[in-house]
Amino acid sequence: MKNYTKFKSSILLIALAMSSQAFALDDVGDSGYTTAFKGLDADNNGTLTKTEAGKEKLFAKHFNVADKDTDGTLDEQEYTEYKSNAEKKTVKRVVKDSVITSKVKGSLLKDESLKSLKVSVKTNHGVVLLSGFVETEDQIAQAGKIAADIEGVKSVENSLLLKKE
Ligand SMILES: [Ca+2]
Ligand SMILES: [Ca+2]
Repeated sequence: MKNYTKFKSSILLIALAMSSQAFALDDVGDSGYTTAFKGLDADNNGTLTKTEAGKEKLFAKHFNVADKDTDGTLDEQEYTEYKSNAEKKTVKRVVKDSVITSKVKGSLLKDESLKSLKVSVKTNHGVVLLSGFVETEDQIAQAGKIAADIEGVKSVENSLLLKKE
C-alpha cells in the first residue's frame, strides 16, 4: 500500500512537470512580443517611452530595469528580453509551487496520523497554506511540521481547524 501511494505521487509529479513544460513552450514564443510591442508603440517610432510601455503592468513597475542602456526608452529588444525573462520566471515559480504542493500532499499521505484526513494544500510563492479539519491539536502541529520540512517551502500558513464533536 505504501509503495502504491509513493508510485501515485511520482506519477502526479511527472504529469505536473510535463503539463507545465507544455505551457512554458506555448507561452514563451517569440512571435507575440513583436505584436505586443507594436501595440504599445502609439506614435509608431520603434521605441517605447515610459508612458507607452506603462500600459503593461510589468513595465509600469519595472521600466527602468528593462531600459538596459538607460536612454529613457525601450527598443524592441529591451522589451522582448525583459518580458520573456519575466514570463519564464513566472512559469518557473508556478511549476515550483505545484511541485511543493504535490510533495506536501505526498508526505501528508505517508503520515499514519494524517493520511485519512482531508487536508487541503495550496502553495503560492513558496508559502504553503494548509486548510481543512482534523481531530487533534497534535495533527495540526504535525501537518505544519511536515509541510515546513519540504524543500523549497518558505513558510507555512497553518489554517487547520479542529473538528467539532
Ligand atoms: Ca513610441
Ligand atoms: Ca533603452
